[in-house]
Amino acid sequence: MELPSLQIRSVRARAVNAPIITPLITSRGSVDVAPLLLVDVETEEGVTGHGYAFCYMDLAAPFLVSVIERIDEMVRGEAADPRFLYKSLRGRFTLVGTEGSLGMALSAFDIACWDACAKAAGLPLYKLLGSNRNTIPAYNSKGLSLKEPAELADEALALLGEGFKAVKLRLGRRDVMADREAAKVVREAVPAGTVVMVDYNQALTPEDMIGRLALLEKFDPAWIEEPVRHDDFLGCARIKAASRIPIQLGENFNSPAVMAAAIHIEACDYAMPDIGRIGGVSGWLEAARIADAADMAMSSHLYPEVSVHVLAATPTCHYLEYVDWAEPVLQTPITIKDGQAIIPDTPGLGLEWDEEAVARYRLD
Ligand code: SMN
Ligand code: MG
Repeated sequence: MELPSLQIRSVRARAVNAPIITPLITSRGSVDVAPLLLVDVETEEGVTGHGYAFCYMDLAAPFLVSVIERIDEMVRGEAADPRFLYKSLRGRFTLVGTEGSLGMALSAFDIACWDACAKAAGLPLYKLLGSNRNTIPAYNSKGLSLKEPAELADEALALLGEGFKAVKLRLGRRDVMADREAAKVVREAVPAGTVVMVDYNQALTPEDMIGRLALLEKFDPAWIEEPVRHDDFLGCARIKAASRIPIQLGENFNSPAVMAAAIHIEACDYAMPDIGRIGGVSGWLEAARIADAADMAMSSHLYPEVSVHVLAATPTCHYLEYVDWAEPVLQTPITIKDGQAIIPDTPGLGLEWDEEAVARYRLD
């Protein structure tokens, strides 16, 4: 792939705490505000690329800003070629490790470099990556938290009412019967044919999950996500062997190599890397090749504005996870119609900051 030649003038980062309208309550904690790292890569050619990372907790944001400041010192004056910078920067942080927050800063920088390249080429990123799709199937992941099962029926219908045909339900209560009730309430509330995914957020042991499979099958979930500790691939493989429902993993894959290991161990049926953990667009493209070779359906985790472009270039593209967490600081939100996310046709990612909102929600 030909990339336009650009030279990096500076890399800047800011942190914001974007408000979330519907807090997400999972078995492993709640998200009621979105701490985001916003990255700008300025080039000598006058093009500026944007990327972001979801920091999970605001305490991580200042650290990510400081990583970007160090990256700025390392790459000023270099060619903004993300394919080269992805490998070389990961190499320079090998001793401390690129898992977790540090890797998220590297990913946000990589995303911003790809945005700059696509803008300079005058193409939306998905076209630069060789895709000619216009839409990606999407599910609404904004709610259906761990709350009173009775509250979930109206919420499921409201989430579908935003233009979706699929929603994700959080499970993982200690009380199996309350979990069963939540799955039943949602399945009975939604129209026939609605796709319902379930996410345990690492709540169970493999034995617990295997014991719950028969109850869950009745409600026909499209996948079971992260049933156990995210790195217990052997435990997941035992669940997968016992389950008729596909097992979904990926939001905690810290590199394409980790994803390849999960597939090798047969820990999952589906993969859903998070573009902020897997290594930005560059890491995603490597993961997409691995999924393709394994003939494994691949979905995204968070970052819908960026993921919609890379999923278009993913041969085994499955589902886009939709949340609106970055929307408060964006000029243009992503559009959903008839269960599909529309890929924006503006050059780059279509990720422009609403500077007034950025100033209002600024953390640093
Ligand atoms: C999730 C995402 C982000 C923070 C907490 C939980 C969840 C998902 O696992 O897949 O949406
Ligand atoms: Mg999840």
